[in-house]
Amino acid sequence: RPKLSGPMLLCQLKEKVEVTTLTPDLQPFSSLPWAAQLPPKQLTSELGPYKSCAVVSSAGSLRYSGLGKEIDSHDAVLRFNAAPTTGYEKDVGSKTTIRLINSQVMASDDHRFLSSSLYSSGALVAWDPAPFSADLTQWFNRTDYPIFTQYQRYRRLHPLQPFYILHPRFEWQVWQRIQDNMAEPIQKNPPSSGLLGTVLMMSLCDVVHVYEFLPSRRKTELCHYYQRFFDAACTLGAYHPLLYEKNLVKRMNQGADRDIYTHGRVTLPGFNKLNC
Ligand code: NCC
Repeated sequence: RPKLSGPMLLCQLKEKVEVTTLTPDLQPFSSLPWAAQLPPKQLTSELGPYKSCAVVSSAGSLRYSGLGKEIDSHDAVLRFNAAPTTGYEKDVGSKTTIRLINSQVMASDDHRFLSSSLYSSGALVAWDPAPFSADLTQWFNRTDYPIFTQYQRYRRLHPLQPFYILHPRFEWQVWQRIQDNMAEPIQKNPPSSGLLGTVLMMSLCDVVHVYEFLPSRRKTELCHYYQRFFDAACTLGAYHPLLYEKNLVKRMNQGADRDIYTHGRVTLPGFNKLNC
């Protein structure tokens, strides 16, 4: 299979991936009493468009990066899971427009998802690793973590905060883009929140800067910038096809290689700016 160029990969991503969120009209939710808690409109019709966006990975290499001001200068900032800003402003900034969380964060006791103020700024977007090509009903009956019970609880406590759930089709459409552009079979697990959030922002923004997804010269085995825990698998991947995700992003990067080395910064165009 011929290796696609960066512009071709970008166009493929734009054409074959659709950022879809759950709405109350979808089966099996439409027949459930809490369906009305789901946002009636798609995320992409309610958020943005933004001129410039920052996607802040949670990588340990953000520590001592001093990138906070640069990150906050974007019109919108996306962060992941339990990644804090308080105490780390110098390195990661303080603005949070969207927080993408996996269902494990919503369900585990240590993250205090329902009570911690960490989750209360900006819009929330949640996802759960759904079985490949399973329909919504199959997934609903067998989620990886109890995403729906936690969603309902959170909505009751914070009814005014925008809170979306990604359609599982989206995660597998992104997975398929990785697989179709790799020479070898990759593990059949969904992409990491990092890549999902990057594609999400490409559909909302004119330009997207992703920080420390491709590691800079600060590359470290420190897993997260906010925790004293060391594991190279955080950067290289284990469950998620992270190394392949990074390969794909490297090929799509429109910024200079030097920006990766010095700032851990990748530049990607928004889908609306692509002429395919
Ligand atoms: O670690 P995590 O990811 O929350 O990080 C968010 C995204 O940043 C990128 N990253 C992170 C660390 C690192 N050293 N290099 C990186 O490139 C990745 O793209 C990552 O997706 C997830 O994807 O949702 C993940 O979540 C954690 C965990 O569930 C949450 O942090 C909550 O504790 C997963 N860790 C475990 O299950 C132990 C991780 O595998 C994926």
